[in-house]
Amino acid sequence: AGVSQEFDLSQCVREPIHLLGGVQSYGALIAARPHDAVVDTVSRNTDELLGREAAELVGRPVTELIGEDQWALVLESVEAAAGLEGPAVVSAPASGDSAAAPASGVSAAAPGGPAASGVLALSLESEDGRVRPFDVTVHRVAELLVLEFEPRAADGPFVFQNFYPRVRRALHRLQGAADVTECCAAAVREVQALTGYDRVVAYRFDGADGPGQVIAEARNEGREPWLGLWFPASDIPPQARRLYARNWIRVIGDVDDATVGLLPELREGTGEPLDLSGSILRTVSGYHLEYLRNIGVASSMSVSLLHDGELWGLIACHGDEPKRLTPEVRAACEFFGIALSLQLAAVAEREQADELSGYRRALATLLARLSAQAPEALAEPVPGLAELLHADGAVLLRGAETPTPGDPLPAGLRGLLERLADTAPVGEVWSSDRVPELLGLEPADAQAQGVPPGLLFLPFNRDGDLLAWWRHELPAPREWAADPARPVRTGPSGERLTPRGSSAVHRATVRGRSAPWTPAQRVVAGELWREMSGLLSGRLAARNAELA
Ligand code: BLA
Repeated sequence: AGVSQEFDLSQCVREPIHLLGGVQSYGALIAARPHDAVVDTVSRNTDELLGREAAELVGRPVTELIGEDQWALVLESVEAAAGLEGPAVVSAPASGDSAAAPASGVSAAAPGGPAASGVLALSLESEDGRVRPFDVTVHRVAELLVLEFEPRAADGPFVFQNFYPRVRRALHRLQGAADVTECCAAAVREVQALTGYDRVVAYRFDGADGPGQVIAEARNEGREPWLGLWFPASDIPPQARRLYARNWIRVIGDVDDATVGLLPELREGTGEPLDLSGSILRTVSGYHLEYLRNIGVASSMSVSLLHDGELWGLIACHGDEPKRLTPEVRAACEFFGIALSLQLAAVAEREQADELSGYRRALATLLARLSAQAPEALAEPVPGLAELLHADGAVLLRGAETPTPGDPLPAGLRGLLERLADTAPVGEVWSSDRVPELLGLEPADAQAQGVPPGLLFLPFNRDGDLLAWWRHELPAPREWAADPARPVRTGPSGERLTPRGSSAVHRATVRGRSAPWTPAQRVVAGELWREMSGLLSGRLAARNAELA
């Protein structure tokens, strides 16, 4: 029997997933120059889908295929979308509507997509005179306009009025949610209802390139529960996360789809394949397709969740069968991602405001006590300082003075603080809940050396006067969907085995971290610092006057 081996994960990180030079076969792609309509690059399935050989299209004006009038619509839609921050959605006209009314785009909180895009309803006439309708998604990349053609489904034109009430109801449910978990729970239910995927989860990252946890789930019967499970960081490599911070949505229609290549494979100017960062048909990394096949999934879709422009998590959907979404349903999902992102930000803000007002009351009490103290007393332990931030210890360190015997500063922190205080900006909060990791220390060694994992400090000056708080380790038990230390294994025949889920659950405890410092705690530390700076300089002046 073959023995499983380690798989070199750096391969994943290096894969340029926006330059794979292919599209999913259900659609066709044409990239043309906006000024003269000349086609630069096409997908090799235009013959099948659009009735024209790929080689016949390249170097010729795209108007030969779609006509001058429809090309004018394309240019117009791009102009209408220009200047908008993120991908704009231009509604396809219902049949009979002659004017494609460009709907307003979304700018707030939208990831700055590679270029604004829109969807148009165009039609192509084949040689036998048959007219075939397409949904055409348009976006700009570098100096090109990229047109992505999807045959319009047989269910007829989209009617906004039929669709809107559902989205509105769904939004309403989001707004009623009290906290992040409830909000996500409502969102996954609504996305499942909207799309019909067999499993829909909300997945939240722990750190920008970290692992993540399923915090809400809607699934069909027969699928094992994933709620609460953690997934290894390498399941979604950094370059994919960067792409997802720029685009709201990605659809993988069929994990067994044979990718359709581009013509030319490499572009003349760049020597690279066409950049498909903003493409909806973009072909998918073979690693990820294998991942999906390994968890028994035939299709997937995910929507980005952003907070302050950073990827916070994803709504991830899986289908048992191949599945692609119409541009309208995609737009609705995108809209949902935006709405949920805004709602999550609002909930976080509200929670932070509540937390902050509690801390401010405690701060006022502490300050009242301080200003009543004798001038010399500022070097003494400040009562209530640690409690203010729910820390295990705190100190007002006077750099010039030798530590008093009662100084509670953990031994391992002094050197670190001295080093950090040399470079950390005066008056700015520095904090970490994983100091051992920063120092390259194993959690056990850190403990032996007296380095607590939680540290928050602010320097008053460059003389080593500073305020510092620290926290002990808080071991965090986690249930993993796969062993995070061995997320991938190579099987006996070279295949990569990446089982995930309840059957592969791996229990482990995260060590070397403290409870995280919250934004409100950082804010209140800064406020205390400002007050204390005033007190300190006043007292120094008083002492100097005494000495004189
Ligand atoms: C992409 N990996 C993804 C995506 C998800 C996950 C959601 C986005 C694409 C999609 O919607 O399918 C992972 N899916 C998950 C997780 C859950 C889920 C964690 O439902 C949990 C609930 N992946 C690997 C390894 C590699 C890898 C070892 O496990 C590399 C060798 C790569 N994952 C990988 C790549 C992408 C990806 C390259 C980008 C795919 C693309 O957009 O082209």
